[in-house]
Amino acid sequence: MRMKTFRAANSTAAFAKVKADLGADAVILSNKTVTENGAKCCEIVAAVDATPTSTKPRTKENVLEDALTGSTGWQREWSQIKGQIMALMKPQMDPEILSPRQRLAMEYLEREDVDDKTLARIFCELREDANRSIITVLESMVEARPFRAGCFDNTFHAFAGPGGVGKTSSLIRLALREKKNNPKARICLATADGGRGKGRLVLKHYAELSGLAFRDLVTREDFISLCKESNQFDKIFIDLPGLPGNTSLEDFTTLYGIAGCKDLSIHLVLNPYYSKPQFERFLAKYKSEQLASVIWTKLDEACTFGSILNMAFASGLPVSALSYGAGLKNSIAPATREMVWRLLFMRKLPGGDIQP
Ligand SMILES: Nc1nc2c(ncn2[C@@H]2O[C@H](COP(=O)(O)OP(=O)(O)O)[C@@H](O)[C@H]2O)c(=O)[nH]1
Ligand SMILES: [Mg+2]
Repeated sequence: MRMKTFRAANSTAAFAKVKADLGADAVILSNKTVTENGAKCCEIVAAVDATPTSTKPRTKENVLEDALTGSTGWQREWSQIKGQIMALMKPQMDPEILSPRQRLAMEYLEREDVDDKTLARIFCELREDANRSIITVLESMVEARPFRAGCFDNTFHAFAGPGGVGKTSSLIRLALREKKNNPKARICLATADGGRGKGRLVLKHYAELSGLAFRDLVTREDFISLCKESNQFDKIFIDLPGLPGNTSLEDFTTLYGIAGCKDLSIHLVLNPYYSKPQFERFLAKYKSEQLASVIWTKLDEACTFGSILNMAFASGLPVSALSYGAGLKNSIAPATREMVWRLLFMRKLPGGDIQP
């Protein structure tokens, strides 16, 4: 057994070092907050079986062969199978079966980047009844659950998603909104994104400016302390870091002890203009029992909104908020179904602007 100690600004960064150095099979022996040069940081002791898993030399030919034989695992195989199922289904999706109005709606959605899987489901519903409106089908596929009091009553709300997607901005905007609507609300902003610097400072700044509490989450010890004082707060908003390549949300929540917290919802923040394989990757990477909604940001930079429908269908998650501008004022709205329909069918942003 090979044992090694890793230090980094927070658990995520330390865990990424563990994986990069010892591989995915590494076992974490301890994970604690330590002080280095006066600053809090995370120290992980990890171990791995000394026997190497593969003896194959990493020559150019071997790398190419691995790639071509699909050694990236079952995900690739499954996506190939799905592709084949769709290829078999497509000729069965005869548009002539639909009423002209339904056909027009299907063609429209295809142009708006609604994917084949979602279109196939809509088609199957429509062909049962020529009078069925597409909106009633979509209503069964997309739920809106506005991010406001009464809809998400739990205390902890964590914001996850790729780096730069708009997690910190959405968190601040929603926290300030909550404070404005309910000035007596006791709100805490916490960051597990300490290593990145800027996001943490922005969060701290807004917390101080608006009279909100602020906490740093460097390791699970900090999360445990926050849980202990959580009855002092009505809402705790947690800013999560963009997770490094091979770290999943479940790795992260387990590492921080967040996974067992029943009073916590995770909101996945996404932009509508990622590519299809990228969305599939996010679905696998951010899979979690605690995922409660999707927040769509940078709508003002998108020109189609089909991915909102694709994601709702693939994940079963409701849409909770829509962000449509870089500024902190008047740029986020708790989502309603009408807003989603207006985006999808009129490219109209919640603020009223229409996208070209
Ligand atoms: N145009 C536009 N920019 C946004 C939106 N939301 C966030 N941003 C910008 O995107 C950048 C990254 O946002 P940030 O919240 O730091 O992302 P994070 O890395 O996920 O926390 C910042 O410059 C934000 O101002 C939005 O809805 N529209
Ligand atoms: Mg951030």
